[in-house]
Amino acid sequence: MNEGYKPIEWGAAMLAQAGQKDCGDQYLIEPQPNGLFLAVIDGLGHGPKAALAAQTAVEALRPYTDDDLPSLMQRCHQALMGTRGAVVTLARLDLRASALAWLSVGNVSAMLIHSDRNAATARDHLLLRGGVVGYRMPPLRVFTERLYPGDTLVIVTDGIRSTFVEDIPVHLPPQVMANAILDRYNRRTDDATVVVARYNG
Ligand SMILES: [Mn+2]
Repeated sequence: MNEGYKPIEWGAAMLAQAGQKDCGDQYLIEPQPNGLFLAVIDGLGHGPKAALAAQTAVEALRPYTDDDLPSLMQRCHQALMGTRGAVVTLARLDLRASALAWLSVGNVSAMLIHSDRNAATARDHLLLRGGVVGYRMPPLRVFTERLYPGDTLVIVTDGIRSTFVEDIPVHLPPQVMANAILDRYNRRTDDATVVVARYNG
């Protein structure tokens, strides 16, 4: 860990399906001057073809992570034509605006957990839109959420059992939290990825 105050901290953990060498999930996390860009990609199916689709998406995004999220999703769509396709969630934490922007095509789940643990409804879930990047894109609508210091963004692929939401260890540092969720809730029947980012303000 670096020393000193960091406005955003993050961590990620990933595990290929049992018996597979190639992981069909990929993520990209890029620090930016005024925030952090995150992408989590689940190539359809698993094995080498899923891995190729997910890796293709990462390479399509990497040079352009400053662009707006719909443009980036369209870049993925163009790049993934002729591949298996993938489901993708994109997010950006914007330090100047104290805001989260997020956008999904398909079922990579994302939630924002507010730091006030006394509030029962202190979670926002990204509305997932059906579709497959590379094949069939839904209308792209970016949602935004206000960020408060201590808020934690969690993005998971469907290789993580959905029951993880019942016991999210928000008190842990992001990397430890990502490892803990992966260890406890991965299905082993699919590739599994957990990405965590915490906004410290
Ligand atoms: Mn999957």
